[in-house]
This record gives sequence, structure tokens and C-alpha cells, in this order.
Amino acid sequence: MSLGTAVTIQVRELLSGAAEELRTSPFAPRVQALSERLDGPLRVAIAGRVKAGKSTLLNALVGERLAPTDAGECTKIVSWYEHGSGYQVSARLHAGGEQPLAFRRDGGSLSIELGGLVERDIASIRVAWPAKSLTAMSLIDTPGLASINDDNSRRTREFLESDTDRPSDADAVIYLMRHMHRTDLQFLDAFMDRSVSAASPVNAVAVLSRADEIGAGRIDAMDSARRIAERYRVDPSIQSLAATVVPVAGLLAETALTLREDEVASLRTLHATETDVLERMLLSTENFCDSHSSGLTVEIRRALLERLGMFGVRIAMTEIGLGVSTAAEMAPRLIEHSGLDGLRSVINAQFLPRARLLQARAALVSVRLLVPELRTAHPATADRLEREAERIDASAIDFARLRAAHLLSAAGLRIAERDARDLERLLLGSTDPAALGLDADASRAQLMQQSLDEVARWRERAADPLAQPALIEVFETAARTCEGIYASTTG
Ligand SMILES: Nc1nc2c(ncn2[C@@H]2O[C@H](COP(=O)(O)OP(=O)(O)OP(=O)(O)O)[C@@H](O)[C@H]2O)c(=O)[nH]1
Ligand SMILES: [Mg+2]
Repeated sequence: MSLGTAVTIQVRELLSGAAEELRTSPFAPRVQALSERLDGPLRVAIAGRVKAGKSTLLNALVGERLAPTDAGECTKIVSWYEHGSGYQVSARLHAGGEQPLAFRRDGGSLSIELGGLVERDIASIRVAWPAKSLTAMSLIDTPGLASINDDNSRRTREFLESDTDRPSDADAVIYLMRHMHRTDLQFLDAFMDRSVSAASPVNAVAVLSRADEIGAGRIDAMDSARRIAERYRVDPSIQSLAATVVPVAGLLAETALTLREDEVASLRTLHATETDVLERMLLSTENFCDSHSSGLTVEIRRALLERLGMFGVRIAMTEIGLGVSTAAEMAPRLIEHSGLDGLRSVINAQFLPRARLLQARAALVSVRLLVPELRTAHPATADRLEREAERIDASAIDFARLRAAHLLSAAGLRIAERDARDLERLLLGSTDPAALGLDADASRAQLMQQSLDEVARWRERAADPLAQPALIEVFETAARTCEGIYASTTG
């Protein structure tokens, strides 16, 4: 069974029972909304400090230039990008209700008109777009965080933070940082979901953003970025907040996915520049835009820099030197250099499989918040929901797995590297064979044998009188996980 499937079924049953009992009450739409969220796509928010590259990365993940990346009012409003059968943009108003907004495509970018509305009237903008990448997850662009208390930061924090009173509107967060800053850690810490099964870094991934700019866009910028990301990844202060750190040059990825033939033609012209002149041009942006140094107009050169950055232009020159000559050939090369695939695989391997679990957890928090409100008008339903939510929370092995995975990432545990690796696989594996480290087509006999072996292994570790209490909890959860797999394989 996949991670989160069993608990999702339980939460869904809980909600459908509640929907039936509250059918004629004013609470019905809220219960309905919870069910829809549980069955809908994962909601992934993109957050980070001002100008970290959030909107650009969002566009790269969608493969279209939907989010505005310049200044302008819309960058200060929480904006949802969801899959739709057609094209539709609307504003959800603070005063209640939704209002359609006019929009157009300007040179490939989506441009939204607020009509008579001003920024402070709008709670959020919704863009429904028939992009395939939005079917599995909706993406949410959030206003840049500056200081802990400015207006934009407040909007983003209100949206993302969860506490005992309110679950977060997002199921997972991609947090962008150009380099690690003390305020990044504070923001990330504030987003952590402290509900239901304790804080968990599994629903946050950190991106070392605008990675191509490291070392002024030198040709080895991404290698440096990878080394820095590696260092952050093992930093205890980050480990306890985010599942991993990946370097991405979002601009390069966004441009690759929207690359035009005329841009590649300009790059070819540039490549034909005399070698020593070209080398001088590629030394700095000033040299690059110097009006005497190329057959291309200054405007075209500026536009190339805006679309590719210095690193991208340098990479493109190398690729053309290797024989690349069309947009169709260039795009995959630029994507490869951008690091986008690394982020995509984290999303596919970690976020999406855990989506069900994260959503079930969010739904359960919401159910618990509903209970006190129901108490007066529907005491019996309130009691039943409270009891059931409590029971699911306490008995769901998958929530225990999340918590154990979190404990495992905490600093100061004395554990062998191999055990740590195997435990992470076991606790967060998205399917039973993956959790046991077996191939997807492993036979029933293999699954049974391996799960029994692992029960024995982790029970033995848990019985070690010298093991730390947190580790004992992790080992016991690992053993229970394997028992569960054994039971579902035999049953
Ligand atoms: N070189 C380079 N520039 C980037 C990259 N990502 C974004 N930029 C540039 O950085 C500027 C800000 O990018 P945005 O995507 O708007 O950043 P943001 O975090 O959404 O900004 P706010 O919403 O205003 O906080 C733009 O000029 C982008 O072109 C990148 O990966 N590499
Ligand atoms: Mg933005």
C-alpha cells in the first residue's frame, strides 16, 4: 500500500460521515471543502525572501510564463495557479466573493488587469490554466518576505503558517534562498507544521535559487552551487527544517522552456563574433552590452541577458560550439544545466507520494478545529468527530512514520550511517517495496521475507539499553512499519 493510503481512507470516511450528519446545517459547505481538498491536487507554495526568484521558478515548473516576475502589484498578492479546462483568472476578495479579471499574453507572459480593484481589496488571485504540469499539484506564488513584520511578509506568513488554531493552506513548501540567512531559518521555522504529528521537515524543500549567479555567472557556477547546497544539506539548522537543498537556476529553466527560434538565431550570431572579442564580451555584463562589440544590437543583447543571465549566455556559446543550432536542441541542454530536473525529482520522489499523507493530516487538523464550533448545535457529531480524529491520529502508523522521519533528521542522534539511510527509506518510502528497498515488481515471498528480517533488525536495535529515547521511538516505528507491511502482504 502507498504511504498515506490507509489513513486517507479513514479520514475520507470520517468526512463523509460528518457530511451526512451535517447535510442540512450551515457547516455542510466547510465539510465539503475539506473532502474536496483531500481528493484534489497537492498545494505547493513557493516562498522566500524578496527577489529570491520565486515567480521565475514557478514559471519554470509550469513551463509557461504565468507568474509576473517584474515589480508591479500582482507580485504582492498570493496567487494560485491551478489546472483548469480553460483559461480563467479571478480575484478572491477580502470582502467575500470572487471577481473575474481580464488578462492577456504579452510577448509570452501573462498580464493580469486588476480592473477597478486595488491590491488591498484582494485576498488572492486564482489562475486556472490547462497546463499538464498543474494536474498533480497546484502552485502558489507568495509575496517576497522582507523583514518578519512588513506587509508582504505578513501576507505570506498568514497564508503559510499553521498553528493550533489553523492549518496551513499549503500542503508543502518550496523555500527559495540565495544563500542561507538568519531570517530564512526564522521564516522556515515559522512555516513548520506543528499540528497533529509534530513538526516535520518532510513537507519543505529548500532551493538554493538563482544558483547561476554564484561566482558572477562563471561557467562552473552550478558546480559551486552544488557544493554549497551539499554543505547546507548537512547543516543541522537546515536539516531540521527542510528535507533537502537543491540548487536551481530558475531563469535558465524558464527560458529553456519558452525559448524562441529568434533567440537561438541571435545566440548563433553572437557565437560567430571573433573569438577574442567574444571572450572580452563574456567577461562582464558591461562588456557584453558595450555598443561596439557585436553585430547584435544593444537591445537584443540586453534581452538575451534578461532571458538567460550571463551564465546562460556562456553555456549557450559552449553548446553552439558543440553543434547545437535550434531551439529544440538548445532547450534540453539548458534545462540540464539549470538543475530543474533535480528539483523535479525531489517533488516526484518526496512531495507527491507524501501528498496524500500531508493532505490527510491537514484535513484532520481542520476537523479538530471544527469540533468546538459544532459543540452547541451538533453535540453528538462534535463528540464523534473528536473521538474519531483522536483515534486516527493515535493509531495511524503513517503519521508515526512522518514523526520518526523527523526525529531521525534531528541533530545529535548517535546512529550508524547505514541505519540512518535504511530508516529514511523505510519511513518515507512511497510504496511497500520502496520502503523495504526492493524492486517495484518484488514477489510476495520477497516482501514477506524482507519485512520479517527488518522487524527483527529494528526490534533488536530498539532493545539496546544504550540507545537514546528518540532513537528507540524511531526503531520501534520502523519495526511497526515492517509489521504493517508484512500483515498487508499476507492479508
Ligand atoms: N540570473 C538569474 N536571475 C534570476 C533567476 N531567477 C530570477 N532571476 C531574476 O531575478 C529577478 C527577480 O525574479 P522573480 O522571479 O520576480 O523573483 P521573486 O522572488 O518572485 O520576487 P518578488 O515576488 O518581487 O519577491 C528577475 O529580474 C529575474 O529575472 C535565476 O535563476 N538566475
Ligand atoms: Mg514574485
